[in-house]
Order: sequence, then structure tokens, then C-alpha cells
Amino acid sequence: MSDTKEKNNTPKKPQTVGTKKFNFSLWYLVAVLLALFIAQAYMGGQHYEKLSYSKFKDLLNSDKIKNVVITQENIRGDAMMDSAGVQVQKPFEVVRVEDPELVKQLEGKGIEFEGRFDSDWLKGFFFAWILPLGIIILLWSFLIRKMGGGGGAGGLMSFGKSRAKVYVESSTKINFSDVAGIDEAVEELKEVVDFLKHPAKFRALGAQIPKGVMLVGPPGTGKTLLAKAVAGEANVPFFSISGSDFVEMFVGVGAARVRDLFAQAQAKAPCIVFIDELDALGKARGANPWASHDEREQTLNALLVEMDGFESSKGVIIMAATNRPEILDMALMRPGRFDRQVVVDPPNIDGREAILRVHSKGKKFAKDVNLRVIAARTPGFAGADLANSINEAALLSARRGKKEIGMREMEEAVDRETTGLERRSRVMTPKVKEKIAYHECGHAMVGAKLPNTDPIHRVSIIPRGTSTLGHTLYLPAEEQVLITKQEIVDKIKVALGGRAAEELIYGEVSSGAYSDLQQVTGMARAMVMDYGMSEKLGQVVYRKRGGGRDNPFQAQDDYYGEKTAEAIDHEVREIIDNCYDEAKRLLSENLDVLRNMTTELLKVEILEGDALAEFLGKDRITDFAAHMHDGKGPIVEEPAKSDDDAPSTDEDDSNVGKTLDREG
Ligand code: NHX
Ligand code: ZN
Repeated sequence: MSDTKEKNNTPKKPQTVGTKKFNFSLWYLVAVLLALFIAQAYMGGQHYEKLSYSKFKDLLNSDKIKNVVITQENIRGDAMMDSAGVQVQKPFEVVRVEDPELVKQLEGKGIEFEGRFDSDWLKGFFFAWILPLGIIILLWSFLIRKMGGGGGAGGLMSFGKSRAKVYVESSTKINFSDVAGIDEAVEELKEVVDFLKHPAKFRALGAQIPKGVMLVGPPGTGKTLLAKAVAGEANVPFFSISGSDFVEMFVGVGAARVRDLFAQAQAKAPCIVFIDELDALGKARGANPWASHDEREQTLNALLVEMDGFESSKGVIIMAATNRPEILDMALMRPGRFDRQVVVDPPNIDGREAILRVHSKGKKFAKDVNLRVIAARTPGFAGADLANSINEAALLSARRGKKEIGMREMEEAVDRETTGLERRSRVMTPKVKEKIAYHECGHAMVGAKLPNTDPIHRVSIIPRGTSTLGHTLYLPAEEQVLITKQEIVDKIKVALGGRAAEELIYGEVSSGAYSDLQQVTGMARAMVMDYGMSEKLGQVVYRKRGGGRDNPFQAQDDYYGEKTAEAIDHEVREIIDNCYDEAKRLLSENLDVLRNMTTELLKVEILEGDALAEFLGKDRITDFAAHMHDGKGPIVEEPAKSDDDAPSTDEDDSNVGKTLDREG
């Protein structure tokens, strides 16, 4: 293990510790046997002339046989034989036939002969025993290698200690300033850093130091980054291992690895041990049907024992990450183990903006890039997704030969993630193109005429992905936590605006509104069944909680009878019908603008910003001020603060204020 310690100083190098010697000798054995077999086959298979017994007797009678070796099955020897008209001495072989006269004949002619036990038994032994055994062993080791899975190298006989990849970074260089958008989690972990830095302060008070911190949150939210940041802030070594590295074919291997890991960590204390994907230990049973339940239990037990066993005052803090805390063994959460849980939520709009700001460090952006818009456009994105979007935008900008990343590219990167690739090649007749344009302008017009709707960001008739022919984007300025009845109603009207425009202009409707209608139906049903927003059905929740993430297979045994079901359907229908009438009314009152806007949209294919304001009015479109990331802090900053040092103009700042103070 001494070499491990030496290598620990090189950061970020995965180390593979363990023995492969047994594996080698196994291969060696197989190779030797194979060589033996081949050699034998060569020597045994010397070019004998195969003769019939009668031919052999003819040769014998005509004194052409020189010598003979008799085995149980064969007679071999040398004989003078015809070869291209010349007599040559050649070796021959015949299959032995019951012939009591043979010995007398040989004696009579004075031919040298001997009996011999054929060494062919070796061949037989090889085929009957060694070869099948070899094949079985080969197959076995191959299978195990396949199944031992996850871990990488190793295989059958590497019962070694921790061949687990232990990434040791002597200091991670990452600190809390690299972590954005999860402020609560960071706040929680500051205590851990404090302990690692000043253990004496805590010990003097006799305070119990946390041993284990569990980071709980969906993938990509920055759990690993957070753990690294703790190590970086405290400037201690960072041991990292994945829970899946503990899951092995053989009972006890994982447990041995756990013990080894803790031994290594304690030698390096104070330090952070980070176990990623802790739930892999809980999943083990399903993942490998051949591995028994015991392995998982033993590994888990080893982990618990190790956590109980070591003194946290030494300064080893275990951090673990999981996105499914519910499947973890309860024993892990007991005091003295992972008694502290830190929830790492997906970021809200402010968090996303902060994350974007962090990831834009060291990248060149054009002046018009507005990270607030990107943050508003990416609900549900986690840190990793946002980082990916920025990278995508950088790649796009490079491909387009730009010197800096532009807003177009940033938006395109997000579009690709949310609606799919542009498909300009999708050919459509002018008639269909016009219909699409009217549909989209219908949405936008209705949205602009209603008071409780989100500002319109963009109208586009460029097809995207597999099934979208056009789209209208609205951007909420803030994360919506509550939605009023009137806001939902207005949303329904906007969603029906597309079809309403089609009907008004063409007198008939198309299947294109399919996805709009799905949304509309969902919203209306939620009003009636979930939010108590229908007078006829009252303040009652008719749906069982369920469906969604908790219970995706929920059957439809909700809380209502047949009469109520009818009433719900009727009410949903009525809400939608009323909204549709209202949408049509709004459009028919503004038919000229709708026509002009559609004509323009058909020309330019995308309407946004000022071009959009021309038809919808400046206060109904998104009007985020252009703002960059260059250390000025978030866009919500007080204008007074950035007066002296910020390069942005006063105009910019006033725009910012206006956008964010917008009520509703
Ligand atoms: C389709 N997509 O898949 C075509 C390509 C009305 C201008 N048939 O509301 O893109 O029509 O405001 C099966 C059957 C999607 C699957 C019908 C998937 C219909 C989007 C709807 C714009 N913007 N509609 C919109 C749109 C469409 C759809 C379907 C489907 C259009 C509209 C999709
Ligand atoms: Zn639509």
C-alpha cells in the first residue's frame, strides 16, 4: 500500500490497486497446454503414408518393409515405395487388423520389430479433461468480468483490497464561490468547513462533530461540486469513490474495499471522503441477479461499522450523494452516521442566473447577452444543464466564426435543449406556412391583449424537432409560486389563440392545435378538480394525490361518483368554450394587426424584440436589458451601487428596474 500513499500526492489520478497474479498464471496454464497440444499434433502427425492392410501385406511379402513398430491400434514403420517410378524409403502407417501370422512372418523375414504403448493416451486425456476444463474456466472468467461490471479492470480473481478508483485530490481548488444557486446547502455546509479548519474550537466545547453529511438532490444539481467545495474551502484532501464501486460479484469484496478506504482516509485526516451514488448500495440486488443480497448487506454493514468505529474528532468527514434518499437503508440515517441531510434543490430563476454567471467566467460574451433571459427560459434546468448550454453556445459561436458568444447562440443552445433542432429543410406549401403564421400570431395577439399573461419573448414559424411547426414563447420575469384563477383562465385563452386565429381566417380548424388543446384541457381540469376554482363543483379536491413522480401508475380511482364525473366534464368543457369565444373576440377586434403581423412573420420567420413590439406594444413583450456577467453581480443589483464602476449606461439600468418591477 506504500505506493498508494506516494501517488496520493498527484491530484486527479485514478489509482487501481490490487492483484492480478492469479489471473496471469491461469492464462499461462492455458497457453502451455495449448502449445503442448499443438506440438504433439505436429510431431504425431508426421507425414505417414496411410496404407490399407492388404497393401501392407503385399509390401511385406515382397520384402519392401524395413522395420515395424506395433501399437495397440496401429502398425508404423518404413518401407520402400514407388514414388514417380523410383523406389524410395518412406514411413507408413496402417490400422492394425487381427493377424496372428504377422509376428511369424516378420520373424521369418528377419525384419526388426517392436511393440509400443501409444502415447496417444496423452492426447485423449487432453481432449477429455484439460480442454473442456479450460473452456469452462475461460467462459467463467469471461462471464464474471462482464458481470463484475461497473468497476472496470479486475475480474475473476482480483479479490484485492480496494482496486476501487479512489480519486484523491490533495486540494480541490474549488470553493464556495464556484457554487451558485444553492445558497441554503452552502450555508449548511459552512459548519463542516469550520470544523475541518478549527477542530479545537469544537472539541473544547465537547461538541459532537457530524460524521456523515448526506447530500440529497436530483442529478446535475451540483452535489459533487458542493462536496469538493467543502474540501477546497477547508483545504483538506478529498477522497472520492462511487457507491457502485462497492458492488461486486463476491460477498465480502465490497466490505473489504470499504475498510480499505477508511484506513486510507484516516491516514490522511483531516479529509473529506465523498461517496457518490450511495443508492447504488441499495440498488445492488436488482443490478446483479447473481450477486446475493448478502454482498450488499455486508458492504453496507462494513460502512456502518467503519462510520461508528472511527472518531470523527480525528477529522474525517464522510459526505455522500444520492438522488433517491427513499431507497436508502434507514440505518444509514441514524445519529452518528449520515445524521445530517442537506437538500440540494434544482435552482430557481435567480439561482439559474447565478449559475450561468459562474459558468460564464473566462468566456467572451457579446454585449447583448442577457443571462436573466436565459435563466427565465430554463425552468427545471440544473447546474449541469446550464453549463452544457453555455458550452453549446460557445461551440455554435465558434462554428459560425464569431469572436464572442452572442445572445443568438445562447438562445439557440437553449432552444435545442427544450424544443429540438431547427428543421428549416422541412418543406411546406406557402398555404400551410401561412396557416402556421396565423396560428402563432393568434397566440401572441391574444397574449398581448390580456392583462394577466407573461410577456411575449418570440414568435417563430421555423419548425423544430420532430413535431413542432412553430412556436410562441412567453417568459415569466419571476418564478411563479402561486397562480390565480384569472391567470389560469388567461393562459387558456392564449393557448386557444392559435386555433381561434385559424378559424377566424380560414373558417376551419386544423390538427395543429393538438398540443395546445392538451395543455388547455390539463389546465381547465386542474382548475376544477385540484384548485377548487369552479363555482359549480366547489372547493373540493376531486383527485387523489398521486400520479406524477410519487406514483406514476396511479389508477383513476379518484374521489367522485358518476354524477360528479359528468359535472366535472361539463364544467371543464364550459371553461374552455368560454375562453375560446373570448380568444376569438379579442382577435376579431384586432384583425388588421393580426393580418399585418402575420405578413411580417411570413417574411422574417422569427419576430422578437422591437419588431414584435411594433405589433404588440412595448410593454407586452420581454424587455430585459442587455446585461453581462463581468463581475457586476446579478442583474437585480441596485442602480446606485453600480454608478461609479459599472460600464453599463444609465439607460441599461433603468431598463432593468422597469422589467423587474413590472407588477403581475
Ligand atoms: C404533426 N405537428 O406531428 C405536425 C408536424 C399548428 C403551426 N402532425 O401549437 O406544431 O401539428 O403554437 C400526432 C398527431 C404534435 C402527434 C398530431 C404531435 C399534432 C405548435 C401538433 C404549430 N404552436 N403542432 C403550436 C404544432 C403538429 C401535433 C402530434 C400531432 C402548428 C403547433 C403539432
Ligand atoms: Zn399553438
